[in-house]
Amino acid sequence: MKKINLLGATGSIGTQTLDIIESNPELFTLTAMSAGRNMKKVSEIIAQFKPQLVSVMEKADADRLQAEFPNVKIVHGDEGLIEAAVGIEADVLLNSVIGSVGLKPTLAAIAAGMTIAIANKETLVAAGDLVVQAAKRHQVPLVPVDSEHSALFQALNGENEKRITQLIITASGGSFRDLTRDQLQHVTVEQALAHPNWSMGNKLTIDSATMMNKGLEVIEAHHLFAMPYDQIECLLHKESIIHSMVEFEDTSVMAQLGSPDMRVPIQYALTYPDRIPMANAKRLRLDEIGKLHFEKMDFERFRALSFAYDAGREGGTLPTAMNAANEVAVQLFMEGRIPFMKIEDIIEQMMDQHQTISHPDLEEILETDRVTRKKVYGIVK
Ligand code: MN3
Repeated sequence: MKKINLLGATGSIGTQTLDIIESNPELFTLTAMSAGRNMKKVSEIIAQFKPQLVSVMEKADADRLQAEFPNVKIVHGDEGLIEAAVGIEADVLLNSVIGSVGLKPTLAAIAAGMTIAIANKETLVAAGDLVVQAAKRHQVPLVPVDSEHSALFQALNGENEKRITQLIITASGGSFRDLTRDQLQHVTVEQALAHPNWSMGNKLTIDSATMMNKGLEVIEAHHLFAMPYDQIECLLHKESIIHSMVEFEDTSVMAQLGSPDMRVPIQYALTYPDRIPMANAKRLRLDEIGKLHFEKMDFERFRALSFAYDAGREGGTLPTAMNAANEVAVQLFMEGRIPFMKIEDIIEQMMDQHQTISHPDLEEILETDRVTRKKVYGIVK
């Protein structure tokens, strides 16, 4: 029986993780969890899965929950998030919070020797070197949950990593893939949130529309697979059937395919290196799909992707600043306070202004994150 502490339990990945736990009660149990503000859903999850510890964002919500569930330990805030990660002994931390707020709990779980199933890409972007070094030091596996990285991880199974020539990350293109930059000027939040292939949380869907999501994933891949940026390619593939590929020195390419269903990579992260049947899954029928399409990635059209390569190549605190700028800009766009195209401008401006620290410690990373967020709010006022 694998004990799972789940951060971000009411989000898209969190909900699908709970599906997998529910379908396999003899294999998995939920020991602790965190959530934000969706208290109705939190109550339902506690009643059904009976975790021992629950963390929520606000103290008032925590007090109400404690009255409702006197036998569950209820905590809140940033400290509560860390408790949800490590306060109850477990085998796996599945971290699916959105944003760099996931960094501290991840580091705490690594120090506690837990396997990390990582869906929280911003943590690897903001502090990839620190997280990977800590995982090595504590001999803790970092297992990817993101579909592209799970595909790469699966394609690398049993391979000699020295023989890799390229990681090829596929991109669906997001909700605006067929629009020109001119047409992007007046797009709305509702249009941005309508992703053609994947049903995901709002932040991730906006990141897909700007292509920053793919940029974050390039940096994530760099850290997870110790691969130089020159050997990480992105390929536009609108059907999202090939989830990513690895090319080797003999020109062989290994790909992982499947219907777009996030439960597959989530479950694989929990059962690795084994596999188990997937409840209610749609099997891949290539004869029904017929054709798959591929296009070269246009860096002029998707500027955010080139920002991410630039930030990744420079390293240090620049990816931290880029990520913080993006997180706030996406929030401001969703609140209707800036137009879509302003997201890129804000990221570019914050990267230009940032003085990179080459080998930052945790405090310097957290400070970069704080200062950049503050600056973005400053320019929008
Ligand atoms: Mn992805």
